[in-house]
Amino acid sequence: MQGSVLGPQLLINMGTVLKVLVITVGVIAVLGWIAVGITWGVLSSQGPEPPELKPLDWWEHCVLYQIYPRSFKDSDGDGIGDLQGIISELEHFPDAGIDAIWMSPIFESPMIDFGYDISNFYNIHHEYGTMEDFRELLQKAHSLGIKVLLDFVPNHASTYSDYFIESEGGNPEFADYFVWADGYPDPENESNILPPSNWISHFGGSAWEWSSTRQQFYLHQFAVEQADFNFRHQPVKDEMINIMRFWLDEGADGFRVDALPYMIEADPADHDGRYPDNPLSGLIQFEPHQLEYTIPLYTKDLIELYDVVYEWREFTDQYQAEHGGDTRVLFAEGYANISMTMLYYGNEDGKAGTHFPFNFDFITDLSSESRARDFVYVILKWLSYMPFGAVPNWVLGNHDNNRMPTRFNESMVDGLNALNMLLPGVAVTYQGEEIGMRDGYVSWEDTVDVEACNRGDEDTYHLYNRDPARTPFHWDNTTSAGFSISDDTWLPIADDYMEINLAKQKEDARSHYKVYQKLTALRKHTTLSHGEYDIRAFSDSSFYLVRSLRTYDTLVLLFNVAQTADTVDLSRVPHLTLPATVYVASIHSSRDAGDIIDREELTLQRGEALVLQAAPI
Ligand SMILES: *[C@@H]1O[C@H](CO)[C@@H](O)[C@H](O)[C@H]1NC(C)=O
Ligand SMILES: *[C@@H]1O[C@H](CO)[C@@H](O)[C@H](O)[C@H]1NC(C)=O
Ligand SMILES: *[C@@H]1O[C@H](CO)[C@@H](O)[C@H](O)[C@H]1NC(C)=O
Ligand SMILES: *[C@@H]1O[C@H](CO)[C@@H](O)[C@H](O)[C@H]1NC(C)=O
Ligand SMILES: [Ca+2]
Ligand SMILES: [Ca+2]
Repeated sequence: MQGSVLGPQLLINMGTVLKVLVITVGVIAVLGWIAVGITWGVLSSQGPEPPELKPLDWWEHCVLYQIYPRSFKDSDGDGIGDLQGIISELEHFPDAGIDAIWMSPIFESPMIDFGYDISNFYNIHHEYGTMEDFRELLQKAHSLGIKVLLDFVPNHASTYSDYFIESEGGNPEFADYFVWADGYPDPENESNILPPSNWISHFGGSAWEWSSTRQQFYLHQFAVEQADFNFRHQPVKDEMINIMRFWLDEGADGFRVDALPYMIEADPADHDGRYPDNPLSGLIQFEPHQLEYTIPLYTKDLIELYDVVYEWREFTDQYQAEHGGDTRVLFAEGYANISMTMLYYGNEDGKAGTHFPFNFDFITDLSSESRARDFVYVILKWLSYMPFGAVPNWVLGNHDNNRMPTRFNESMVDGLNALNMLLPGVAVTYQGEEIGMRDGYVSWEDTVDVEACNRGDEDTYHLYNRDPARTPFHWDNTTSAGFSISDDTWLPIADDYMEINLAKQKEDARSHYKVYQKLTALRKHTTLSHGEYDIRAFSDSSFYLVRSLRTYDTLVLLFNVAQTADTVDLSRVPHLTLPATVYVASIHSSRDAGDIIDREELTLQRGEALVLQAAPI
């Protein structure tokens, strides 16, 4: 329940206190009772000493913001976001209190999967700009103190990439770059050939595609146009390092790494020369072409993939050692169970992995149905499983999932942002969360997401559609929400943009954005960067999160996640001494910054969140 993010530092400081006491005793012996009086007076007027604080690396307590470049800002009116658009809005990040950005892929791509199908890992996609634009973006971001991370997509390359074209064509240098396999004769039809295994693609249908050019199947765990690299082939691993080195040489501060659980598949050498079939899930509501029909035993979370990840960490550490500068970071995307997720931090043998794997538990384990106890349980799950000394992180949304206010409830936007900002470690914000943007409506005709188009039809596409979370950012109430001068944008603008946009929220007396700014400013407080945490449910509806640190103000989040009012007893909150001051309140709260809370009984309205500031412990 209670945790410390600086245990060893506090112990060192206790040592200092002991030394002070020993010296004090010596003084007593020499000067007698008069001296006792003086020493006591001095010690008590000084109060407890502040703890020694471990200096934090730049990323360890940062606010990290995900940009979806296609939807952030369009500079040239073609309806598609681009690098010059991002450059023109870079001031937004210091204004919002954001320290680092990561951009979904900006590399050359036929855009089957909107950039996650890369055809040239060493160049910028033409719709987004040029290498010169990228350099300008980096230089301006750095001059504003903003770190820039790129999206590194190692699992697969576009079938339009030279790697694939050469491999398919049989060029010996690239022949083994992808996972190629012969099929099996079909006993029922001699002109047909069956795929090597029953593996199913993420976007539906067999994960094996026949190449008539090469007369073999290739593996694609995602779209047909995204061929899986062969990570059992050393030149592929070398090439991944080359790609990372290229962008680090350009000045990137690190990478978000895509789709890691799918990097390596079972080796036929371990299975009598065959690719083994995945076991059937037994879920009869799914058909054989649907992902859930099988259990991905041989295609996901294979232990060998972690060794590749650990090598990448060795590489980035080595790169920094050779080139100096700040830490180059690796943040991992891996939807996996808790034990497989934690291995991305590193293993028990002391191998370091990524700086952290993204924590998707707010997306996968919580929703508008969740109760306060579920929130506490899910938060403590991550903190309990995390290796000693590791840095936690919190993610409320991303480009693959419905937006935060839609998955939860609009009444919860400020409370969720407050939770993100007050928990220990890194806070991750997906584009639009700072203004509480909801999912946009995208009709079947307007849908462009490959997952929705492949897995769904006019009646079911909405179950898979990732487009509603990708509609353009709402800058203001002008044409296309200020995203583009064109009213013809790649995805429609969500129709609530007159009501929810950044310009309005900057003007309004109370707004999600103003709450967000106050929260990011509060993160500079030492209690949040270095303090301990304590989190517990008051009831099914409300919970508290306390951050405390000797000699520094105690900070407390009270959050009612239910849709009904709830009365709580503040005497149950450890380290909270009343009166306390409201530092910030959710926008529909009856309380305001500066209000004094001096009674133990307090009623929180539905979704209400309060951040209290109280005297040090
Ligand atoms: C046999 O397989 C070929 C190639 O896949 C296909 O075109 C043909 O329709 C199949 N014939 C029957 C009878 O299913
Ligand atoms: C997580 O998945 C791995 C591999 O799929 C499995 O061996 C392990 O038992 C699972 N752990 C938990 C906690 O579910
Ligand atoms: C949020 O809660 C209110 C009140 O219960 C409800 O009317 C509304 O539909 C909810 N919104 C979402 C997105 O769940
Ligand atoms: C549009 O936004 C501007 C600036 O935020 C505001 O002054 C104006 O009233 C808004 N217009 C409408 C129709 O809401
Ligand atoms: Ca553009
Ligand atoms: Ca793979």
